Amino acid sequence: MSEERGGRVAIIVGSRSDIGAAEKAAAVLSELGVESETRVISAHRAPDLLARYVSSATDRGISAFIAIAGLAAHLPGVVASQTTLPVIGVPMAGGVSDGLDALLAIVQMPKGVPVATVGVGNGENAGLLAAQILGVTDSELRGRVETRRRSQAEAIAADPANEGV
Ligand code: RP5
Repeated sequence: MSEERGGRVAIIVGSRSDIGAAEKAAAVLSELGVESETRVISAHRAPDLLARYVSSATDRGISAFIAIAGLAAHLPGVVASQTTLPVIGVPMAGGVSDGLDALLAIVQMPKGVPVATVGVGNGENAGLLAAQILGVTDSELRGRVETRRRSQAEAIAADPANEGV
């Protein structure tokens, strides 16, 4: 897990048990040349530390947050309540309905405080979406995202099952 300072994307997990999704997000960002930093801060167990971190990360010039949590999954919403930077929420599997609880908790934000929610456990899409957001003002990064999209389509076209299509 990267804990370097000065990344452009801040990834926060509610528990060390969520770290796999954070690693997927960080890996995609790194592939696209975007530095990230990861912290383990529960919104419920360490609310003061979370507030300090969101405030200092925003002041340091972080461009977007990825917040990853399961169960009651308040972390992305609490982060969004403390910054106007974009917040991407990743619900984690587990709990009484294996991630549906966390998905609904994250996606059902009240008007005025949005969280962009990706699929359950989908750290990769969270990283990609953060890169696309940063790409709005960074044409080189946008180009790398476009190249990745093309490679993805080419790999599917090259699948032997699609010969002749
Ligand atoms: C949430 O509760 C965390 O995001 C994690 O997904 C879940 C379980 O946390 P641990 O009990 O494993 O620390 O707050």
